This record gives sequence, structure tokens and C-alpha cells, in this order.
Amino acid sequence: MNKKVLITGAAGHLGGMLFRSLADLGYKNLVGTDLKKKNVDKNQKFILANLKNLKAAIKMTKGIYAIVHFGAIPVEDTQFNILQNNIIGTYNLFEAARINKVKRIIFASSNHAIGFHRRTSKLNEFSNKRPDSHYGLSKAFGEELSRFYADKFNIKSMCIRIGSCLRVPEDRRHISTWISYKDLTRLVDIGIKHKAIHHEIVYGASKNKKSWWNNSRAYQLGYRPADSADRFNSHLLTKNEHKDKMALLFQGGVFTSANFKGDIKKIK
Ligand code: 15L
Repeated sequence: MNKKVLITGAAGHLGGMLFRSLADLGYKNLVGTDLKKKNVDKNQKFILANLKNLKAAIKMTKGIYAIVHFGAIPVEDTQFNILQNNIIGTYNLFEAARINKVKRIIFASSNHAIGFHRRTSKLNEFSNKRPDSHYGLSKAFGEELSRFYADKFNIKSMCIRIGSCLRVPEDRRHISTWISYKDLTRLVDIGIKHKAIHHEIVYGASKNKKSWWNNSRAYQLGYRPADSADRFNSHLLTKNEHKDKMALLFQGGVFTSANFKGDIKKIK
């Protein structure tokens, strides 16, 4: 792929991983951007910028074909910080994309956009959003934002509801939610290249037997995960949530129980 692709959050965990893995896959014209320049190689093109600044977002999206948007606070934070960084930052980026006629955006959504669904429910791309945190709410907003920009302005988008993207699973919950770096790279690649995409919601999960998600839409688009959490023994995973009874009920795990003041019985 010779077209110019911008990766936001390129100094972060997953943005940084994709900056390298997409280059390995043959992407020749990648540009990374982030608030800080770290873990970036000398040969990688990088722009230091803050998405809270619309002018900066407009400047960095000139001549860009597709954006891989991973630049955000990746966990729960205050309402103010999430609003500024994840919601306003993402809104600015989409608006800049519209102004500069960017064709596609791959949005790093999260399982925390649907975290208040029970673990007994099997979800698909049509399931209701049920954010479990300010963070999850910002991801639900990003999904609707991308749908709006697709319908109204024809900017194609793929939202990947990422489960737990780590080198290996670390928590018993990851037996259901894990996605390997390679599989996430494959999904992003489909989002950038697939011709039939308008606005898509797919689950960022490897081929896990105990998954809570029916990811058939991703499979229809050609996703063939090569990895699976099944080969890991869940009982050997030490960093687990088994002491948190509420977390065990819901797909979002400990994000649901943090600062919880609600009524569990009402969350059906
Ligand atoms: C996420 O969205 C977070 O960015 C990551 O830190 C993990 O908490 C992950 O979800 C998860 O649910 O495992």
C-alpha cells in the first residue's frame, strides 16, 4: 500500500505496535502522530501534535488516505480528561478528515462500549451499546460519530471493539477477550483495504472458543484470526478478577465495578 496512512497514538502501546506491524505488512507511506515522541524509530515519519487542537488536526490530515485512530486515554479517567482527549480529540480528527477529504478511518473502539452487558449474553454488531465507564462512553461516542461521518460525508469507517490486546493473555477474563497483535493488525488492514466497507462494527478478538461475541461480520469481511486464547490455561493466569464478584458478571470486568453506585439487579 503506497497511499498515505496516518496513525494517531503512534507512541502508545497499540498505536506503536501498529506503526511497526503495518510497515512489516507492506505499508510504505505511514505517518505517526502523538502527544509525545517516544518509542519511535528514526526512519519513522512522526508529527508531534495534540488532537484537542483542530488546526493541528487539519494540518496533519492533509493528503492522508486513511487514518488509524488509536490516540486516546486508554483507560478510565475523569469526565474532564475523557471529554477533552477522547471525545473532543476524536471529533476534531473526524472534522479534519472531512475538510481534507480523507477516505477512511479505522477507529479503536473498545469492549468497554458494551461493558455493562452480562457475560451470559452473546453480542454481535447490532447489540446495544452499554458503556461501563467515561472511557467506554467515549468509545460509544466515537462509534456514533464515525457512523454519522460515513452516512453524511461518505468517510468509510471500521470500528474495532477491541477486547484485550496484549502479547499473551494475563487475566482469566482474557480467555474470552484476548486478541493478539497479529490479529489486530489483520483487522486494521481489512479496514483500510476492503472495498465493501461503509460503516462497520467488528470485535477485536482472536479465535477464542469462550468469546462473548459473534464476530461473523468481521469474518464476512475476510478476517481469519490466526491466534486463540484457548491454548492458554486460564487457571495459570494470575492477574485475575475473581475476588471482584461484580466484575465477574459483566463483560467489562473491573471497569463496571469501579466507583459503582447503581443497582446490579437492574442491569439485565
Ligand atoms: C481497553 O479498552 C483498555 O484500553 C485496556 O487497557 C484493557 O482494559 C482492555 O480494554 C480490556 O478490557 O481488557
